[in-house]
Amino acid sequence: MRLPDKIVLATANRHKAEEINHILKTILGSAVKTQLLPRPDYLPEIPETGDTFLDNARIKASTIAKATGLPALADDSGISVDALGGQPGVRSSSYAGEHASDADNLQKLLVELGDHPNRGAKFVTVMVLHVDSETEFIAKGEIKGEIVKSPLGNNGFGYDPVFRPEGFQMTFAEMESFQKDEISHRKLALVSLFKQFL
Ligand code: ITT
Repeated sequence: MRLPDKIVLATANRHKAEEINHILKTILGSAVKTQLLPRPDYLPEIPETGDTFLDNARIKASTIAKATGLPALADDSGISVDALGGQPGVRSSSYAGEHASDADNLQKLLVELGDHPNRGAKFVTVMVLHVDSETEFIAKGEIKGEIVKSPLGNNGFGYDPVFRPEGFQMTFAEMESFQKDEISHRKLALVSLFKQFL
């Protein structure tokens, strides 16, 4: 199948949208000519009732595709911490409560993990491109790393200040955005998704 000419982004998270746009332009740019449109502001929030990243990405992609009449790309993502049995995982955005801020979520993660010696964690993104009711494309990206003891860095968003990817001396929030975008779970998922068309 040919890549659709236009795809609407299903994410209401502006940080994710910026990263997706940047990765597509700089890393996949010469191969992927599709125009990415932002999620229309008038669309209501979509309840994320699924039990997995895939379920939630499917809910978001199909809802936005139906509402706009265009193929839609959703990103469901989060951080899974080994010593917390994979939590917060699919509940990363509401870890400290339904309308918790990034700072609240990150603080709760540090409190729950405390001084635990096992700091292992991974960021996960599952992307779903919903083309029509019979056609969807799925991709996953994961990056392993560790949770540092206190937040470091001011870039990025969400849990970036507490996540140091394997093989690096900096957290995601200490990296320039282009450095994160070269290695992130989001980049890996996007490359794997668009490879299906190349
Ligand atoms: P949409 O559903 O509208 O896309 P959202 O922010 O609600 O936006 P999710 O439901 O996928 O997105 O929740 C993702 C959570 O994981 C949220 O708390 C983010 O802050 C966090 N997260 C995801 N990717 C991240 C990244 O690259 N760096 C830091 N935190 C991230």
